[in-house]
Amino acid sequence: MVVDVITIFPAMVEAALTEGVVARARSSGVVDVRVRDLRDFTTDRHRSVDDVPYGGGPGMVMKPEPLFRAVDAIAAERGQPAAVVLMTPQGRRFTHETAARLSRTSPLIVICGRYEGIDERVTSALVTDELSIGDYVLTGGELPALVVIDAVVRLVPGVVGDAESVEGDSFVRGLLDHPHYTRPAEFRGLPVPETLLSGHHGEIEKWRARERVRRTWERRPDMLTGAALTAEEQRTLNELKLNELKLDELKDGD
Ligand code: 4GX
Repeated sequence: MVVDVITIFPAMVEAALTEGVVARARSSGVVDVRVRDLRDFTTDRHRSVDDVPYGGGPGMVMKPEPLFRAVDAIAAERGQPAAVVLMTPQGRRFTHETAARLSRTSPLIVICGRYEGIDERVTSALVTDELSIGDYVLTGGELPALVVIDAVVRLVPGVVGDAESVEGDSFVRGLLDHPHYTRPAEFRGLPVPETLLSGHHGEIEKWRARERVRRTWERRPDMLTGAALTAEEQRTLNELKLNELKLDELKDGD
């Protein structure tokens, strides 16, 4: 998969792509991620990438010319992009489904905005997908772009070794993950749950299924509408619902 990132802070983006799973995927040649300095596509003496907003107001706006030149140059080198992504709080929420789709979309261009935003002609003529990583305002699109690239790259076949560890992802399964433990069996008086030490795989899977449902019920009840549950997971959910009904009856005093 081919990805190009356009940014005014290439060192910041490159640093994060030079560690861990993404770095390994790059050196093994499974993904080809290149970071482009937007200032390399300017033509003026000051290498300007921003200007004052038409209509007035605070802050600066990213100029269209360097972004158009950058996208044109990247397209000439790497082929017509299958998607041009802009990171912005105005975008649709980035989810696992979007990550999965983008992992099958190549070549990909990701634009990191700074300042108050970018000239709308870039958005309307070049950008195919406006994405937001959440409802908070950051100082730029670099961290969001890194979030997207990290989530996308690990879904590219051959990047995460064990296919099971991707298919078992909580947002693939529609449930939160169960708790994890490693040695020692007791740490500062805190034990690992008995069942996990038993070596009884049937019981271990049952315990984990129950924990996934219990956690999702407590922390993310919104996820339980539409989750495809195993028999054990469904049993646990029914039990939790029944408990809630009983509690309600007690509170009502009837
Ligand atoms: N999820 N920001 C982008 C500048 C900007 C504004 C508008 C283009 C259009 C963000 C987020 C985010 C802050 C990145 C403003 N660029 N991006 N930046 N949340 O807050 O993606």
